[in-house]
Amino acid sequence: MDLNKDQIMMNLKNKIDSVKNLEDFKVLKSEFLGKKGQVTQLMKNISKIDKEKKKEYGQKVNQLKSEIEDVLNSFMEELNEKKKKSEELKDWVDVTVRGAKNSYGKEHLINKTIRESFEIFTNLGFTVVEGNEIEEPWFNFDALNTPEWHPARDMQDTFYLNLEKTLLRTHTSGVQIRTMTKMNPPIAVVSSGRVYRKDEIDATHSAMFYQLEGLFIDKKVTVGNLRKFLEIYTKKMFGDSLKVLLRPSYFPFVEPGFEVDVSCINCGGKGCSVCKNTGWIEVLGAGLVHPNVLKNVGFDPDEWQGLAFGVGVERIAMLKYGVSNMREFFKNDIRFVE
Ligand code: FA5
Repeated sequence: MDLNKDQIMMNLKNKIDSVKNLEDFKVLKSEFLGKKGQVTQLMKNISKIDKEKKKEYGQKVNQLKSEIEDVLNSFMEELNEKKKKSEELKDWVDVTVRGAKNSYGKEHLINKTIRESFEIFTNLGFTVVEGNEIEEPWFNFDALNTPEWHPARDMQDTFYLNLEKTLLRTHTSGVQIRTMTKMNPPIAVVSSGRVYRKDEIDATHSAMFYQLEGLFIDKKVTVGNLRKFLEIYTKKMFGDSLKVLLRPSYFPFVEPGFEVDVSCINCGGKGCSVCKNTGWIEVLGAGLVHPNVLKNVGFDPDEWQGLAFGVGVERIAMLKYGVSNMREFFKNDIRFVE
């Protein structure tokens, strides 16, 4: 019986070169050592060997078997080592690479303007209160001396929800009512947030914008007090050279009422495109709280008076930071915020 050990070993080594993974290895191992493998076949052939050569033949096959096992085992070790290395490489982290740069957020100009305004008023003794962005008509209109038939209501009557039981508030003045129904006078509060209107959109008008409301209730409150508060506020915001103009105007919830202009920051009051050549820019509405409003919340107008104002936050931010179109505030362009 032919047992060409060298040829078998050579054959094994040639085949090993093309083994790439564990699957290939298993196939190769069974080809040599498996039940139908070459070594098993040689063992089975022992029956055909002459009696006196059986022992020698058996020893040769066993030796071949153990040499094949040695080659396969050491190859298996190599294979495992390679696998381990490639796994290690997958998780390898280059600790010398420079870290990713952290980018920091910026405070939006609207938030900054509100924060700065709150700082000015809290230093004057005002407290910051929260309002309702979704408001009931009574707080937004009726209690503010603006009943359903009132023409002033038409101008803002919009964005109703919930079968007209609620609406997106059209101004922050509802906070006045919410505050007066919760607190007893004297009162000094400010509040800010979004308001919604059906206004035509242009450089200084948006359907959603921010207001900042102020309410001050005490004994013997006058227009002089109102003027002083607004002067302090606008001068702290824009500097001492700024002039403040109170123009008589009408709001149902104040008497007397004013629209308040500041001298144009852009041209110093000479007239330019920003102020539409008037020299003035309207920034807020204000007045002394109407006696009917005080009565609606159960305050005696003979004992208590009040002043209130509603600032357009975007208008203040535009003037302070030189923004020519208020749409910039809502475009969400990070370059603008930065
Ligand atoms: C009011 O909303 C009153 N509630 C203000 C008030 C409060 C008066 C307390 C009296 C007492 P008015 O509609 O004028 O008023 O708005 C106030 C300010 O909001 C305006 O001066 C302006 O700066 C700003 N504003 C008004 N409409 C818009 C708009 N569509 N887009 C951006 N800003 C606006």
